[in-house]
Amino acid sequence: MTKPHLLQIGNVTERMRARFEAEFEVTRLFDTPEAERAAMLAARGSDIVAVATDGHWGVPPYVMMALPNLKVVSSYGVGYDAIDATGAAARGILVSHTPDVLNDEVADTAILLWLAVYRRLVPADRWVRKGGWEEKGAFPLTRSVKGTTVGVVGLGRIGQTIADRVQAFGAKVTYHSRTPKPVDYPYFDNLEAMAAECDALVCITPGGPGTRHIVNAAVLAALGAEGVLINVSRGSVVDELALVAALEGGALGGAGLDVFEAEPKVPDALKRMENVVLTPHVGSATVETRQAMGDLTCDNLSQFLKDGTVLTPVPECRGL
Ligand code: A2R
Repeated sequence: MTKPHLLQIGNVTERMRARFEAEFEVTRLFDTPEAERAAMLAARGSDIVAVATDGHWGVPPYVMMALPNLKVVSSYGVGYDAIDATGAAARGILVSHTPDVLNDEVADTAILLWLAVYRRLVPADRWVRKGGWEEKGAFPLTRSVKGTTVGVVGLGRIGQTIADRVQAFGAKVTYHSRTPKPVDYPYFDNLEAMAAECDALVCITPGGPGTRHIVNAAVLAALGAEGVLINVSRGSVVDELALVAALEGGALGGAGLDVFEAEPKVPDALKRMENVVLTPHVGSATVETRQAMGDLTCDNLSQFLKDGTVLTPVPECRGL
């Protein structure tokens, strides 16, 4: 029996590759040189019923258009702003992602950055390595997170997990999202107003046009000269030029950033700042969590082959 055809966008682990190949005839987009991909898809696109991709590559519009018989897109990662899910749903294409399995890891990354900025972990490490401790003595005192107020921007699955951890450190939680949630934390429908009441903001909304630059110059100014911004969502959520300006001018105290507007490019100005901690989009990047995400990506495709549904559809496709 011939197997259904799957287009793989991006790289996958050996474990995922084995599962794809057990169930599908696999075409890897990146095996074809970029200049020849459109022609390859024109020749083979009508055979393809499934796409496996990730949150970074998504499904480029030229690929979506070249697959007239596409039925399912399984994406590795919770954020799917690189996929036109509304357009896919209109064509009856199911899009799935990998929510929940990464909540703890991304929340840990947020806490890691938050503590690292307050306690100046990276400069302290450098102090030891470069001989500062022996030559100059004790490292300057840092700031405590205990008793501070943290504003969670986007109290969803990951945001709630971050809030639980923040409380364990003796800090208070407030939150901003489009709609209030059934929780006891103070809710702000206005992000700038919340920033004015917070010591730190942690961004964990989805990316995409709805959240582009919601953390702007006014929000950063409201957060203030002692304020700290943590971003583990998408680079597009923060106006990066405004962030650099606020940090350079001393209008903002510090930042912990895992995501950037033009990844993997990071502004040189940020790299020079001692009050900024930078990580290369590693929010969910542990062996354990990436395996769970990979398994769910594959499980969604297996489920689709079984009965035409997926386990974890994106909200836009829940009615299909
Ligand atoms: O839409 P609401 O009221 O339920 O709030 C959601 C919030 N959110 C926003 N908040 C403010 N302004 C917006 N324009 C806006 N759009 C959405 O973000 C909700 O509280 C939260 C998202 O939660 P979940 O859908 O449960 O997402 P999850 O699994 O926590 O992941 C969040 C993002 C991913 O999309 C990736 O970009 C990143 O974390 O890894």
